[in-house]
Amino acid sequence: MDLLRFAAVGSVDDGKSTLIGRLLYDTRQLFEDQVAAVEEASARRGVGEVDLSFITDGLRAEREQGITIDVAYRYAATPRRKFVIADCPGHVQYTRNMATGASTADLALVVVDVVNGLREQTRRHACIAALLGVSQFVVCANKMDLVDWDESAYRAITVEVEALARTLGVTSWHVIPVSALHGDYVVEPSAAAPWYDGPTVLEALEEAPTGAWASGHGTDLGGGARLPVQWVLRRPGGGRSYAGMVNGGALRAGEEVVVLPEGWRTTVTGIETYDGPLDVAPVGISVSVDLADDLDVSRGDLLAAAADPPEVVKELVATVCWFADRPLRSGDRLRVKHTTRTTPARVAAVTGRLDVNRLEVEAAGELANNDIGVIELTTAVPLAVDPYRDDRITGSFVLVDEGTNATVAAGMVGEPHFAAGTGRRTPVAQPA
Ligand SMILES: Nc1nc2c(ncn2[C@@H]2O[C@H](COP(=O)(O)OP(=O)(O)OP(=O)(O)O)[C@@H](O)[C@H]2O)c(=O)[nH]1
Ligand SMILES: [Mg+2]
Repeated sequence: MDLLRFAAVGSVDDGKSTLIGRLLYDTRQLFEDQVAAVEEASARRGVGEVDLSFITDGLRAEREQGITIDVAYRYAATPRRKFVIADCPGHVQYTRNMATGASTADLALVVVDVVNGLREQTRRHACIAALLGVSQFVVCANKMDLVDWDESAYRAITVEVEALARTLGVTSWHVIPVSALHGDYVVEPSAAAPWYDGPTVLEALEEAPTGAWASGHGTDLGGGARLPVQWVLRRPGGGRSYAGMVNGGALRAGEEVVVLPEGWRTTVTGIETYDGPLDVAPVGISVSVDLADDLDVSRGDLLAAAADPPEVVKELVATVCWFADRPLRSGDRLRVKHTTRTTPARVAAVTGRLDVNRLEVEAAGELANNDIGVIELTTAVPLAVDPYRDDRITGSFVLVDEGTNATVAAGMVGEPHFAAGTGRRTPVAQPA
């Protein structure tokens, strides 16, 4: 059965957790003891009805403050398909967690409170999701009960969403009027909006295409293989094998590969998997590979199809979402984690900042917490990268603070490129 990964995003208190709770409750994904625990917690906190946000807000601090802090992952299955759901926090302070939740999503479930409309944080989340390659939105105009199901409030959201989605290059965006609190149009259709004849939230989620390149692993990009080396295995009797997960395109026994960043060329002589040897290893599976030559390949190196290799660079332009209290400035020293490699790096320049309301990059010399910006990075060790719009794995990295070890930025190789990711690396023609 197919699988859709989606992330609920949007501004604080607009109703993401309640909506996910409603979705799970009305599709009967919960055990009786879970329902009982939520009813009890609701009674203790003195909220009138059962507070469905408690289903995903598992942390005590979350329930007490009524906000989501960490990303909560939930699983659901209907007769049509399986879902992996990331309930993201809306609060600005936890935007970093939202980016983590969205980074593996095929679709963003954007929740908007109709009373407030699209707030700056909603726009920021939409931008981050689109930058991360999410190209489908299902938008919930939530809390329709608070505006007496006024059609014009729904239309106003639709107009704002359409403008945003077009600029972001999002390919599909349904806007659905809902009340997460009461359940209208989430799983069950309703008579509350006779003027609405589109799908419920569940129907939209069941109909959305899956397996978008967005999930990264498991997507054949139609180009050459990439194998970030995770482990070097010593074979009994001498020789070494290299283990990792195939990405980008299938890896073939007998194929010529290049070891990057070193640039050594060699041939794959064997591919071993948990289930036995393979001639062709498809994308998304873990393999160990034998090479024809005895080379000093180590963890962090990348094996790539010699016919279609990534670029090897020490200087790169990147789009970053900055998540530290202190600003990011030129000259800052950080560590870059890219696939299985970590290297010290220096910010050669901060060149621009994305205005999330106007969706334009303006000149800027530093980035504040939660800013999305464009930087030039110089790394100590060369990295083998693809542009993010072509490859979600070799095109992404995180920046880590050298002192505290905290992840301070999510990075994408290249200029800001909203969801226009093709999901296909153009195969380089074989030399004749
Ligand atoms: N009237 C009404 N209230 C709602 C609806 N959906 C959610 N709420 C209320 O809005 C408040 C916030 O809901 P949450 O689900 O916690 O919001 P959230 O988007 O998950 O918030 P964060 O995770 O902190 O970003 C709660 O008090 C909900 O009961 C709705 O459809 N109608
Ligand atoms: Mg929440």
